[in-house]
Amino acid sequence: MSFFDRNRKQLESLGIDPARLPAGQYHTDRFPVLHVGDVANLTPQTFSLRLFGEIDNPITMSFDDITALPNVDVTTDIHCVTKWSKFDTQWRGVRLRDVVQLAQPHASVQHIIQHAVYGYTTNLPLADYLGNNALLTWQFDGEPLEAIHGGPMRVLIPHLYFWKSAKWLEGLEFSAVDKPGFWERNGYHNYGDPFKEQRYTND
Ligand SMILES: Nc1nc2c(c(=O)[nH]1)N[C@H]1C(S)=C(S)[C@@H](COP(=O)(O)O)O[C@H]1N2
Ligand SMILES: [Mo]
Repeated sequence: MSFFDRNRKQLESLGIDPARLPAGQYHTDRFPVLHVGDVANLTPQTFSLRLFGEIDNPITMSFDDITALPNVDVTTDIHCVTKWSKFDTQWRGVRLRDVVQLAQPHASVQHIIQHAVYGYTTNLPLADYLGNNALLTWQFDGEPLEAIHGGPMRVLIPHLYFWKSAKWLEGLEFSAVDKPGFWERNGYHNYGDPFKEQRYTND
């Protein structure tokens, strides 16, 4: 039996529904760290988020501006394209849809591009930012989000592979046209639904 089959069997024996594990993934209790380049050196004081593009309210938000929005706690599974999934991760944040509403997007907007430090970008349709679990988050497991995981503030869009959740977010760009991001230009799928195994461009 392969590692992946054993891992799936183990879930069943723990009483966890193996259907929560997308094809080609294994579950882990660890929290691996993955990014290109260095860990950003940001604090709540130096963090800022610029809302720009096709919007009526182009503003730059401070850490405190963001955390003052209605806070929500989300417990969710996450899935990395490098094949690990982690169940029941706990986050506190604000809903991205509240930030979208603040930005007042023009009717033309169909995509939002996340911009993070060192030029990391990732793109998604507007609709993917509007769900209950799509967050800007600063707290994981009851603790301030560690720098290695994108602290002080990162995106969490857990229904897609985790590369779609930028760490060390600096800007949200609202756009009528799609703008493939860092990994999307380098062979990864433009959307990245783990339950459809959309790993690479033509999956
Ligand atoms: N700014 C930035 N965000 C990023 C990345 C990155 O390289 N830079 N990597 C992505 C990838 S590929 C994954 S799997 C997750 C990993 O998050 P973690 O290190 O907290 O597990 O962050 C995503 N966000
Ligand atoms: Mo990843």
